[in-house]
Amino acid sequence: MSFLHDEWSRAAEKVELILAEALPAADAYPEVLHEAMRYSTLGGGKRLRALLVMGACAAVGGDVSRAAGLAAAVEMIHASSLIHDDLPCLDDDDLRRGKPTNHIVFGEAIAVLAGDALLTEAFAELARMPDKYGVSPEVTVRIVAELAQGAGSRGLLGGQAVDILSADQPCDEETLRYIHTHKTGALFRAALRSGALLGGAGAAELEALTRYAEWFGLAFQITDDILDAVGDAEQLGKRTGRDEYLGKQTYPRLYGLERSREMARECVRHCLEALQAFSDRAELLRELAGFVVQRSF
Ligand code: GRG
Repeated sequence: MSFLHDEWSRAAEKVELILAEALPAADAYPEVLHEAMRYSTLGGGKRLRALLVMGACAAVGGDVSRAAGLAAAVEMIHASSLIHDDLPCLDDDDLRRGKPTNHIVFGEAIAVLAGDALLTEAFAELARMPDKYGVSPEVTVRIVAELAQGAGSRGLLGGQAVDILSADQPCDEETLRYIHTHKTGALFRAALRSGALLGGAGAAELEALTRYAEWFGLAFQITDDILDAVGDAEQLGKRTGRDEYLGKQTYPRLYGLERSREMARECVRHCLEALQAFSDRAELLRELAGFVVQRSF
């Protein structure tokens, strides 16, 4: 995790270990399903959502080591959505994180099932938080509700549905905003809010981190659109030019590249404003806000 300080690189590596342990073993029957789940979850990705969980927990003075299971669960939900996103009936991509997509390796049927199984396993990992990490049952239930809403039809799944329905339609600002705040923003929001809840956030802190999350999600997605249009496929580990090919609604399509870049930087300023009342315990969140628009991968 070369874009981060050592402390946080180590935290991201710890998430990898927790994921490796939490996921069913590759040799457990039915092996192919478990291999497919592990293939798309382990050994890749920026782990941004896990870092946001830990960053929010740290920002409110919580014990970050107790957030490891939550961080792993959020990454499982994310991996589940990536597998489904790449399917032939959705974006039909053959490359992700620098390697062939799940359905290319395991076939379409197993990829669908691996995505479903990862989503389910994420909630099993959340249910283990009281025993494994001493998170109270009350906080666990609130976190389950946050993530279920973030992933469901009023969150990521809803955003994806509108994304598909609006392909090849004339661009319109309201629809674009809906797609981005839901398809991508909802899981960032749920990650930050649940990390904050686990860390014991008060109402004002939760509200400030929710604002940060919303601006962060937008900054991320505008940058993602820009990278799809002009980024380097090798560095990104996936094909570029897909949005244009699929007729997707994007910021560069609606506003042009320069204005989109400016908008992403404005989002980062809003992120930093939302953190104004926080001490240097929010340093990871400040760093991530800067990274998200400067990244090339
Ligand atoms: C099964 C929960 C579930 C959802 C299925 C397909 C679908 C519904 C939703 C698609 C959501 C999606 C993939 C949105 C795009 C978000 C995006 C740009 C992901 C890439 O995130 P990065 O750059 O990826 O953080 P890494 O590889 O670094 O983890």
